[in-house]
Amino acid sequence: MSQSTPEADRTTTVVMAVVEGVRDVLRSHEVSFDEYRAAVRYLMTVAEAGETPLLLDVFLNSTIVEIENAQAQGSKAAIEGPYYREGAPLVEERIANLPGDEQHQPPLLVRGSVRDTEGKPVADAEIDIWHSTADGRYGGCHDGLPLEIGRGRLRSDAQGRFEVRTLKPVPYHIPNQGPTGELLEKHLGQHSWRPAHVHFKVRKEGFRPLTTQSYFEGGDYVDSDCCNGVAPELVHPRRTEDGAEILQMDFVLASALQRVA
Ligand code: MBD
Ligand code: FE
Repeated sequence: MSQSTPEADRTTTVVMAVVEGVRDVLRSHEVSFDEYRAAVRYLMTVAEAGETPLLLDVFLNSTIVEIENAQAQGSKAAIEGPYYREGAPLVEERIANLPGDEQHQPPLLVRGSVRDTEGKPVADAEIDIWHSTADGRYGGCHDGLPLEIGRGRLRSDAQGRFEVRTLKPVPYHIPNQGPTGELLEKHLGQHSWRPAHVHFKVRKEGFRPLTTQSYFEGGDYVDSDCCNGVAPELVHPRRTEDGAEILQMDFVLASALQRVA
């Protein structure tokens, strides 16, 4: 018997709405049994390749972000993507990168602040940062690459500030040998690139967790991200200081209780 808890009701409502939405598409496009079978086979290959999170994030994560951004004040959220991992090491100064990557990627100084919606500094916030290697892999996700490559956790100081050195990421080619890339490139006629990006997750008790990304102004694919994840607020102007490029990230965290009316 199904239980009538708010969660169970919500699950029923959303799942049945998804099913009805898909049924409408099948009817209006008169999808055949062979086409339906091909779709079932396709989804099996996605699961076998371990690409279920990738496929869903490519098409749907940006919509969840739209919903979240409409609900909360504070900095704009962005898609998380499939490669966030808990437990990155705390770093004081420098994020570990692959030896040799300095030859392909210039240094990047990431610095900024965490504040509340009144402008008061938020001390001791946890800032997770992650980005890919020069050849487009994420630490802890691909080919046994150690977790700490391109990843670290920082804490904001008493004034809400933080700073860390790393290497500037390059545009990212999502795995295109598998079924997700095949769908994008072969069947939908799109490319499967993301602009160079740095991911952030900022957390502090009492505040709504913020997951976001930054992109670099004028970079390749900023205008054609295959994951539809770019918004103007997330694109940062290029600034250099003493030869290093600076990425200035000033986060505003919404209270955990706050909702836009
Ligand atoms: C990524 O690195 C990413 O950030 C997203 C959203 C999807 C696939 C790969
Ligand atoms: Fe990414």
